[in-house]
Amino acid sequence: MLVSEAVGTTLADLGADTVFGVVGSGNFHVTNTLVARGARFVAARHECGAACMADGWARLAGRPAIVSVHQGPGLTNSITGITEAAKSRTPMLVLAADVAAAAVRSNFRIDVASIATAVGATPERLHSAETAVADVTRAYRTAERERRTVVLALPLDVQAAECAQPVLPGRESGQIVASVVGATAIAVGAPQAEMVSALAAALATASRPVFIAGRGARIAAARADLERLAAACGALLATSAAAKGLFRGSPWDLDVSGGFASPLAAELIRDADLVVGWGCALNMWTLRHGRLIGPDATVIQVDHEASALGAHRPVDLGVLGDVKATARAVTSELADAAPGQPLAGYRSAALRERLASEIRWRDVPYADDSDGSRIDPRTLTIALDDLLPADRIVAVDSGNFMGYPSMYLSVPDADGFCFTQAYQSIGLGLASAIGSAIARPDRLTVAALGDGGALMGVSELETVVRLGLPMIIVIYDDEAYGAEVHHFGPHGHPLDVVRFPPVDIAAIGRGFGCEAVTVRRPADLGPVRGWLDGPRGRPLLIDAKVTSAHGSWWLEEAFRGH
Ligand SMILES: Cc1ncc(C[n+]2csc(CCOP(=O)(O)OP(=O)(O)O)c2C)c(N)n1
Ligand SMILES: [Mg+2]
Repeated sequence: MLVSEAVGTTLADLGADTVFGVVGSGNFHVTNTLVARGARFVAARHECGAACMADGWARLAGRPAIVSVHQGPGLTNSITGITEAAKSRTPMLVLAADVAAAAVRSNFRIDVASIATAVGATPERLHSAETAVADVTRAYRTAERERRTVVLALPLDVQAAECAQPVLPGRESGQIVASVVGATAIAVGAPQAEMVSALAAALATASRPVFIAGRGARIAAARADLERLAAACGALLATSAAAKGLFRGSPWDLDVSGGFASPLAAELIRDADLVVGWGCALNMWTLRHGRLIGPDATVIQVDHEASALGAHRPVDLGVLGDVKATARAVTSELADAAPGQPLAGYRSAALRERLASEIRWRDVPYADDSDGSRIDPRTLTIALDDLLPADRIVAVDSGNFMGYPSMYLSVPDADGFCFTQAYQSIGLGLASAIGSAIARPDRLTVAALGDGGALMGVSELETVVRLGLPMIIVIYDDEAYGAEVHHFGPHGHPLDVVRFPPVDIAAIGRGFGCEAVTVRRPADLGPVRGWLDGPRGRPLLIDAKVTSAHGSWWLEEAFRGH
């Protein structure tokens, strides 16, 4: 068997069932082997799109996504998407064809390991025909178990060599019980008893505790355990943007903490006397550069990685432990210490009522600046929130506009929000939305983009159409790099370099095969209802010509921090 076939076979055996990529000669065989072994191949139109689709897919599928790229430019094209995935700790394996070690004059020669390392990914390599199966297994396991984005270089000469048929230990029994590297079962870290006691004591004495759950809590599926503990100590529940939706439906849900927070959420978090971050970095975005933490508040952080504790800001107590296990241990400790009634903490009937009517951004009054030729992005988004089915995924690109879809479109749970902002690149949102839509075909995926990001990633519109994904693509079209306009405009700088003439993005969408509508007033949204009621055979692109007199609230907030 050829090594390229052994690699594809091994990956299929390990569970790789979905592959995103752009195929050239160097990754042709390995990709086709995966397909022959039952994997679905999703052809992207640009390798950055492939990486972002894989990223969006893996965030929802919860297992490593596979990306397959040609040597040289295939890999370099994918680097921005790989960087986002690596910074987000997305489990992802990039099969990166590479020239033979001896091909020192090849056009395609680049230093794959250095590029991977430089962007925070983990470099791996097929070292030889003899080690190929162990190499690919190690790479996959690293992606899966350590939640790393791994770039596996596949040298062409090694791929073309013969090797023995791969046999994974345990396959004979019909199930993979162990691999050639690593253990099958990995123990979940329980927190130290003293730490559990200290956290329980802090919660027992807090008058206004707030939990902020992050990506780690989402990945640990810790909602129920955190809610139980919060109920016992009267804590309010917030999330980082990456975990938005985790507490949806709870009457104590404050939604997102940080720059996106609604005025009431920000007020309540700022007044907390104890903030506990659960699997949450507590970075400057989640805490508004620290300004969301009151001067006398105690800050506690729980994380299963020691390096995360106190990494972004000092904490009074850092608890090393699995989020779920820690929440459970603290709940029983609290029950032992204070049996009977749950503590009131921050919770009261009056606050519950206030939360019900004020916590959402869409309930905050605003002066609508729609003028008939352009629609206020808040008005647009509230109208869409009313129109679109609740069972949705909102995937957001980067830019001034991004607070509107993030905070004015509700999501049903944490799987309903795909937020690829770890690298803060524009142009990734459409492709990550495609990955989300493939992972969750049961939901309507809404890609929310700025005109700048949309035109940067536009080639993947063809992918949406080709795959027949019933997606809605909303473009907040201010005919500018709005974030830059609002950044520099107030200081009187010339803005010609960040402004553009009007583009008929609806016509571009139709050219790709989308249904499309240009929206300047709420009344223009009629075709959206028609599309929702129809067979949704083609994606719907909404080119919303939005007002842009002011920067969005979160952008102004972010500038205040710098
Ligand atoms: C790849 C990349 N290039 C440039 C930037 C700098 N940048 C940040 S926001 C932005 C403007 C985005 O414009 P658009 O998508 O139209 O959204 P808007 O800000 O107008 O709402 C730019 C250029 C970036 N973040 N990423
Ligand atoms: Mg714009």
